Amino acid sequence: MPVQFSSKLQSLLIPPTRVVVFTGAGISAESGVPTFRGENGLWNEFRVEELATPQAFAAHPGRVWEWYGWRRQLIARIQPNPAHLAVAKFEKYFANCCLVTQNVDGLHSRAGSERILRLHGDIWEVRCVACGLHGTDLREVLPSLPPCCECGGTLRPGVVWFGEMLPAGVFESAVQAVESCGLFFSVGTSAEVFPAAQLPAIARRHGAYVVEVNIERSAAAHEAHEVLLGKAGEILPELAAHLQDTPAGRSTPETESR
Ligand code: BV8
Ligand code: ZN
Repeated sequence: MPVQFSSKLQSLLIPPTRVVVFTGAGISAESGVPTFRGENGLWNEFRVEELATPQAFAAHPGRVWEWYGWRRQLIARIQPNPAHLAVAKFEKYFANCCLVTQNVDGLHSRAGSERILRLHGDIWEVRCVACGLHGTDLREVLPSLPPCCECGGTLRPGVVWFGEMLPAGVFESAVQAVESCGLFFSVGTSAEVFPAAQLPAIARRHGAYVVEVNIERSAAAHEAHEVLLGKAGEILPELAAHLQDTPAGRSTPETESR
């Protein structure tokens, strides 16, 4: 059944609109990546404190590394889904479209998105605890961590753990984009993890039209002007199909809008 969305939203699906797409684990669910909360969520099976904090890594580096190795193996076998592809189409269509993701799975870039603000890092990256060296493209899944090639220090997954600051400047860039956008999509996030979860409220406060896409109402649903209940892999392609064939960037002056 085609997705019903408002004429207001349809009126915003034209290039001059500045768009932010904010995503969480739910956009990868239809690819087979387990989400964190809700049915079959990772946190139902694993304890955050034991796996996704710097203290956990300091206490049991091997166990934490194995868990990330398990997640990488899982993600390496799957493909971006139609929701990721639709987001990449948005970026190509709107001259001003910024993707802000909490996800670390790398599926947005594999789907063709390029302008990505990764709030919580990248599971395919490693970082040296001692000298901060950033290793990237860890495509193979290592059973255990080699020492840092620069200083022999300990390498860790290049993600942001609970209790850690977000990468310098990334959240600030996200807030800047959100404050100046005209259309804000919040896709597949429970809006339970901060400071990322503040973005829908910031968008609302700064005058953006806020649309939530989720299979259930999130903790930030009250900030949305419109909640589209359903799977991201079904709703986002329908939204992308509504993009008229005006190529990105061509905007008529009188329609120049936020
Ligand atoms: C920090 C990387 C400064 C690792 C992750 C207030 C302000 C600031 C901080 C805090 C604060 N209050 C509390 C804190 C501390 C903490 C926090 O937020 N705790 C929560 C639990 C209360 N925040 C931090 O520690 C952050 N650091 O703020 O630094 C600081 C430092 C110290 C003290 C204070 C401040 C760092 C947080 C980053 C943690 N790292 N990931 C890894 O992945 O292993 S978080 C992890 O959760 C993932 O990144 C994930 O993306 C993210 C958020 O979850 P969601 O993406 O929303 O996923 P979830 O499973 O929850 O929900 C899925 C949704 O999809 C659901 O709504 C579901 O309905 C929907 N869905 C499912 N299927 C579909 C679907 N929707 C559409 N279609 C479908 N098919
Ligand atoms: Zn090092």
